[in-house]
Amino acid sequence: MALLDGKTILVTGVANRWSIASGIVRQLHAHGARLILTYQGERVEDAVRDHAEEYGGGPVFECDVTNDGSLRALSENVGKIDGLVHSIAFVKKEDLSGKVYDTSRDGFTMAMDISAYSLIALVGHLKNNLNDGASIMAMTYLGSLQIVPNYNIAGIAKAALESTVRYLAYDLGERGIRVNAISAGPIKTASSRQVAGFSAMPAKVGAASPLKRNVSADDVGNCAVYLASDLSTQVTGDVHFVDAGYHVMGMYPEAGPG
Ligand code: 0WD
Repeated sequence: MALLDGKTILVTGVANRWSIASGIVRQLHAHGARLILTYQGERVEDAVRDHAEEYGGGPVFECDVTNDGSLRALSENVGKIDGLVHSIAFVKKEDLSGKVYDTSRDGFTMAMDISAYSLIALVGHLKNNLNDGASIMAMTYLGSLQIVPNYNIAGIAKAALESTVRYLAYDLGERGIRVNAISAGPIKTASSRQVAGFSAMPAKVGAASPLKRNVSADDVGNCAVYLASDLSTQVTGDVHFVDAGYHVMGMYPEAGPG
């Protein structure tokens, strides 16, 4: 019997096959989950439908987290779920370089809305769809805790997201529903490439991390399998790092970040 047999998991945030959510879909499917996928808009609908087709043929729904009507329609149509993967973020490109103090009110609000409030909105709308004992997970990044130049308000939004994970873990704990975050190392995707200087980051992690390698979307997917499974029923409110151990380094050898 596969680890995720009998579990239905809703995965947001597939934009294309390089998305972290794509690696998560691959691994959840490989371990027996039934998948429901969502797409943000027409721009990514075909890619998401292709994923659904390739990984089990499950249903696909539109879901724009900035639109309460879209979230309401999702909750009315999706049925019961045992897991929810939040793999969504957006920050204006102009806010992913330069000085944090130059961030506009509008840019900050948009980043916080789509990258952090979206988890609250999703869970609020889907709370009656989630079975007791379900598992919720959100994707975060080290820039929430430490300074990663140019990550800027994306990091501030991730700090809010991680705090949201803890508060939701408390809210939902009485139903045995777990809420965790996965903090992934840098992976080249459409979103991450918007961060100024991103292209040098994976190699720095590869050089400076204890495991001396980069992380892939499928590595994140493997962690998602554990969090979605009954192996992690006593794990909640946590941030789990999938970054080849990079975050534990306090000083780097000569080849390290510079
Ligand atoms: O290095 C990286 N790539 C890391 C990413 C390291 C650590 C964490 N993460 C996080 C991101 O911050 C994000 O939360 O992982 C999550 C997924 O990001 P990704 O896989 O790197 O990027 P991408 O493939 O672009 O997926 C993000 C998706 C959007 O993609 P596009 O490219 O279309 O903007 O977030 C979704 C959308 O599919 N998204 C939305 N979904 C629903 N409603 C919305 C929205 N309003 N806005 C963006």
